[in-house]
Amino acid sequence: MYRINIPIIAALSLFLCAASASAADIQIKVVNKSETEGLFAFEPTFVKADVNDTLVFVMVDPGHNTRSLLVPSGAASWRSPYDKEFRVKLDKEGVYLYACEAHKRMGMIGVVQVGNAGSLEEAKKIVADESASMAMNKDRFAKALDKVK
Ligand SMILES: [Cu+2]
Repeated sequence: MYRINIPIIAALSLFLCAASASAADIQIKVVNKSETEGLFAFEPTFVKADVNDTLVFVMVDPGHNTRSLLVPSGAASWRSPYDKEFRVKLDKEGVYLYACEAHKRMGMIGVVQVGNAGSLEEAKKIVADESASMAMNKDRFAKALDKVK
C-alpha cells in the first residue's frame, strides 16, 4: 500500500512543476530613460507572451503608472496606481495596448501580443489616434505594433 503511493506522488509533483513552469512572469521596467527604448519608456516596449503569463510592471523611476488602452475580448482592463509594482495576468489571447497616463503624450506606451494576435484593425486605429496627439516618440507605438506577427 505504502509503496504504491510514492510513484503517484512523484508523478503528480512532476506534473505540477511542469504546469507552473509554463506560466512566466514578464518584467517590464518603467523608466524615465531606457538605453534600448529612449525617454519615458516601458522596457521592453513590445512583449510577446503566452496565455496565462503575467506582466510585472516594475516602477524603476517615480511618477508613472500603467493603464490599458485595449485588451482582447473577455480580458479585464486595468489602471494601476502610481509608483507601485503592478501585475497583469494575460489570460486571453490577442493584443494588449497600454500607456502611462501622465506621459501618454510623450509616447510612453507598450504593446503585448499574447498567442495569436487575431485582427489588428482596432489596435491600428487606437495606435494611429494616440500617436497623432503625441509630442515625442511619435513613431514608437506604430513600430511596436509592427512587431505583432
Ligand atoms: Cu509616465
